[in-house]
Amino acid sequence: MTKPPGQVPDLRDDSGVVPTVNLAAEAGRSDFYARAAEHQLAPLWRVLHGLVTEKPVPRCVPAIWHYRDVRPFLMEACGQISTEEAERRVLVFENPGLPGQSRITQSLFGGFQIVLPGEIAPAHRHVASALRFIVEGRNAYTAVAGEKTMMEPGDFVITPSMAWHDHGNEGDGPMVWLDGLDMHIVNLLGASFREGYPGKVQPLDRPEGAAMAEAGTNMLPVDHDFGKTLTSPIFNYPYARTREALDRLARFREINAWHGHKMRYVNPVNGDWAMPTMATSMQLLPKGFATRPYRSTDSTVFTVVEGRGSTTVDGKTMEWEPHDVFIVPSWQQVTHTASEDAVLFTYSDRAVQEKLGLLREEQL
Ligand code: GTQ
Repeated sequence: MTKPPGQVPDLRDDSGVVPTVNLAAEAGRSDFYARAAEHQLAPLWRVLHGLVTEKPVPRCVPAIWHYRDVRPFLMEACGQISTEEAERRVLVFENPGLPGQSRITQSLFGGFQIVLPGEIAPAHRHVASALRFIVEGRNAYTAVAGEKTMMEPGDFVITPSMAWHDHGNEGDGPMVWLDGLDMHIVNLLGASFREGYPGKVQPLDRPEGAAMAEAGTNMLPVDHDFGKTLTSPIFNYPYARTREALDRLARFREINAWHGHKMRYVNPVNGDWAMPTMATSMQLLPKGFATRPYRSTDSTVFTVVEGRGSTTVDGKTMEWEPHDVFIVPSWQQVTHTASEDAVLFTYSDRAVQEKLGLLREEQL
């Protein structure tokens, strides 16, 4: 925004916006401001344009974490603290624009969790929903609401709000996954609760595969009440099926110029996103494909499942390879280029923005 004449930057708020008030007159108002402040009152006109911005002013910045840099710290964390002591042994991705706030974007949390062979992350539950996107390892499970699922690289696994969950590694190598949580949205609204389970693990009262049998084949049992929950009853969307869907799509369907072949994870009960707050998708960018510029109001977390390429956000280019995590902030123009067949998983707060009628996007 251009600075109107006769004003000085001491009124500039942290978004860089200058209010319209007349500077010469401001000096004469200082006594009024001081007396108002004693009554917890503040003048809107000094901050209005920073509060109600002309366009999104994302606090998060484009950023990338390369797995080759992060993995050694995860391994080192295992020597520093046990899962037992940590409850969840997670290294949090701190967006450089939001340091010290455990935010990967303005609204979302992201971190890599590591569970070693034989370890158990004890059962607890909370209002915040979690997604897990498996990065490395095999033969580890998560148990959610009485049912266990084994996790493999590329699987998208859901922990719904207030569902008991514990994780365990029964394999012989470390298990690493990306955690995405919506606790910042829950906390913004003052709606957070959390409780520990009385035992280390919850009892399993459903056989493995029950959720998939009930909801994972485009059919639903006629006599099952899925209740009021907004979260998909499928809590593991296995990569083998996702990858096959993308492949089949790519064989006959014209590629989307802005997204490549991109599919969203859906809740089969209501057709909406798989989770009520976090929108999740997977996209295939064939080797040599370059997307046209796109922007949307949902700051988005990407992780690379397969392939190599680069992403340019408002002129800044990030080169990526498998298991890297990177951020595209709200309303910044993005293009992707794949130098090999590439598969990218994403999550964002789009599911919230759509429900509130806030989402905007532009295909350029
Ligand atoms: O696995 O339950 O990264 O509660 C942060 C909070 C993981 C979990 C996180 C959590 C969890």
